[in-house]
Amino acid sequence: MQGFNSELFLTTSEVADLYRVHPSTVKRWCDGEGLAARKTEGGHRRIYLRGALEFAAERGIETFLDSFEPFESHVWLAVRNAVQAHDFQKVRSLAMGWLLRGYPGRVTALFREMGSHAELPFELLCDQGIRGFMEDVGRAWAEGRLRTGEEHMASQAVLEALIHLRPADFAPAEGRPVAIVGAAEGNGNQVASMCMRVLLEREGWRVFYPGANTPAEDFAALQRERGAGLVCVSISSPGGVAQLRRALRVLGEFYVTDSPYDLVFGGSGTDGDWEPGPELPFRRARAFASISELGRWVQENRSRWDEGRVPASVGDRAS
Ligand code: B12
Repeated sequence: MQGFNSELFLTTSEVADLYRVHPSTVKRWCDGEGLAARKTEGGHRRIYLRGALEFAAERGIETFLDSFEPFESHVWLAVRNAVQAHDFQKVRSLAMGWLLRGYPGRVTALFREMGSHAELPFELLCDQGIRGFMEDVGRAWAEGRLRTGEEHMASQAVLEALIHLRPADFAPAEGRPVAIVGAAEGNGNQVASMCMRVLLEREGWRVFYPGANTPAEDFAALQRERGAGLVCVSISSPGGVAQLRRALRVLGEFYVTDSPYDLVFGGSGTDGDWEPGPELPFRRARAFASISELGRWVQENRSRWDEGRVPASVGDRAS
C-alpha cells in the first residue's frame, strides 16, 4: 500500500500484546467493531499501527506507546526488534537521541518496557541492551559529544528502569537463598551491580545491595550478618587488579568455615580471565564476564544454596 511502512502492519497477537487483551478480542474488534484490518493472501489479519492506536484512543485503551508520542512507530519497531530478534540497534539510537535532547525519562521507559517482555531474557537485556547503550554513552562522552552530567543522567535513567524491573518483594524471607551484591571499593559503576541484583531477585533470591564503591570489609560483614551463601563483586578498570587483590585478601581474612559462601567476580577489571587458585578459602570462587554467565551458573547450581542456606531469622537482626 502506498505511503504505508509494511513493517508497521501488526498481527492480531501483536495488537493483543499492545492492548493487553486476548487475541480473540482483537479478532472480534476487527470483525465489525471498527478496528481496521486487511487480510494477507493466507487470510491472516494485519492491522496498521496508526489505526490500532486511533482505535485504542477512541475506546480508552491505554498502551505503553502513549507516553512516547510522537515516536510511537519508532518505539514499537525498536522494542519489537529487541524482543523478537534480540537486536538492540534501534533501541540504542533512540535512547541516545533522547538523552541528547533532554528526555532521560523516555530512556527509562524504553528499558522498562523491554524488561517487561518474557520473550526477552533479562540477562540479554543487561548484556546487550543496557551494556550496548552505556558503551555508546561512553564513546559519545570520549568524543566530546556528551557532557559528564549527561553520562550520569544515562546511568541514572537505566538504574531507574532496573529498579522498576525488580519483582515485588513480598515473599517471606525464610527458605530463600541470600546474596550480597555490589561493586568493589574504587568502582563507581552502579549499573552492572544493579543488573546482578535484579537478576538474582527475579530468580527468587533475597539480595542485600550495598551499591557501588563498597569496601571489602563491608562485603565480609554483610555476608556474616545475613548468612549469605553468595557474594558477587563487580570489578572495574582501570584499577581492577588492585581492587580484585584487595577484595580477595580482605574477604579471605574474614572467611570462616561455619558460614561458607561462594565468591563471584566480574566486570571489565577481570575480563573473565581471572582464574581462582586452589589456595583460596571460599567454598567456590568464580569470575564471569557477563550477567548471562552468572545467571546460567546460578540456575544450574541452585540446589547447592538451598542446602547450605542459613534460616533468615538467624541473620536478620531487625526482626
Ligand atoms: C557510566 C560510566 C561511569 C560512571 C558510573 C556511574 C554510575 N552511577 O554507575 C562513573 C562516573 C562513576 C565513571 C567513572 C569513571 N570511569 Co567510567 N564509564 C562509564 C561507562 C560510560 C558505562 C559503564 C556502565 O554503566 N556500563 C553498563 C554495565 C551494565 O556494563 P559493564 O559495566 O560493562 O558490566 C557488564 C559486564 O562487565 C558484566 N559485569 C560487570 N560487573 C560484573 C560483576 C559480576 C559478578 C558479573 C558476573 C558480571 C559483571 O556484566 C555487565 C553486563 O554485561 C563506561 C563505558 C563502557 N564502555 O563501559 C565508562 C568506562 C568504564 N569508564 C572509564 C573510566 C576511565 C572512568 C574513570 C577512571 C574516569 C576518570 N578519569 O575519572 C572513572 C573511574 C571512577 C571509578 N571509581 O569507578 C573507562 C575505562 C577504561 C579502561 N578500560 O580502562 C570506560 C570504559 C570509558 C572509556 N571508554 O574510557 N564511569
